[in-house]
Amino acid sequence: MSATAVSLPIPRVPVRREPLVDRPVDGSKKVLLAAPRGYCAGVDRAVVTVEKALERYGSPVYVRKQIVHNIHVVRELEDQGAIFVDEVDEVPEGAHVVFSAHGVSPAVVDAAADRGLQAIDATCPLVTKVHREAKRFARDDYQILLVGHSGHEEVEGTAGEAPGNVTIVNNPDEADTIEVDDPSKLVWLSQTTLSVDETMETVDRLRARFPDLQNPPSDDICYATQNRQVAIKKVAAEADLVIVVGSANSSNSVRLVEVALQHGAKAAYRIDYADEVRQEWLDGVSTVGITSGASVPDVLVQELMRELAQAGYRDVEEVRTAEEDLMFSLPKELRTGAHHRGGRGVAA
Ligand code: 0CN
Ligand code: SF4
Repeated sequence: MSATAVSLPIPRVPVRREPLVDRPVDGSKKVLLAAPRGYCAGVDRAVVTVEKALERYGSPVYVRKQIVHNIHVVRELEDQGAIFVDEVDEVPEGAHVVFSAHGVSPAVVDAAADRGLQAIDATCPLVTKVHREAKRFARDDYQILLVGHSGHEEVEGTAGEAPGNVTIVNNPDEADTIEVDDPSKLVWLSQTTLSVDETMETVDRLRARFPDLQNPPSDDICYATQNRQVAIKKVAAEADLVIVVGSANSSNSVRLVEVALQHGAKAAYRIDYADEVRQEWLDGVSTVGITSGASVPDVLVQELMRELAQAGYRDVEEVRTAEEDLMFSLPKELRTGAHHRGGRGVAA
């Protein structure tokens, strides 16, 4: 194999060897299961894109970066024949390469074309929307304050659309110190998977300094990120402990831990797998809140619930704050005769 697999950024947390024990607590034990949780439309599309590409073109199919930020999803696709690489120069000339859900800069698209690669773009359409906004405001000579985390693949891709016009604002404190060229020609855009509340604080602090700062034409933080935060806020208010299933490099998953702690959870932890739950987390806990990030397959939540049931948390109540039915069509290369898993049709 000529390509190097991406070294997964998350070392596996040592697993607990002993089963969880059902210890008595004050009151009854129950689980509050946040809804919506788990897969969003963009993640479903990206994962199905790799699966369909493997079916259609055979193994291996190369994928630039993790298709979505979930270690379990990546391992499963590797088992099916996907090879994850860091950059397109690791892909053999002429081979198929899938771009991840988080998007790529034009420089990456060009590098793939120069190498004669057959690129399939699994960028979430809601990330592509932010790219289009960045291009449009750059064309109109705006300075773009991109609220997001430096080094995150999505931010690198969006900033790469207009490198001369974009200034990244990582957090509310940076809003107090960034420099701008012309305060009358400023717009803010954002990464899709941030905390809504922290982003609003950043924007408030930017606007205090730059009153003419324009808003994005529509929300950049996507529906899935927003909905999962609203649901976990409601759960956290009633939970002694919140467990978020999601990987350490998944921005939206990590935000769910922060949001839970800010909204009443007495403790909150992120896990990749159910066997990372520690017995001591459950000491004195009667209500456990559960959610999962947008890149997390529901099977991992089911495993967590089985594990918690062993510890006496068998009474499960779903707390739903929104319905979701959005679906995206597959990239055009894979569209003919394509259907999403579960037999659902393909939306336009
Ligand atoms: O976990 P993800 O793959 O990505 P981030 O939350 O780190 O952005 O979830 C899908 C989101 C996208 C794009
Ligand atoms: Fe798209 Fe939002 Fe899902 Fe990211 S989290 S893939 S932006 S729908």
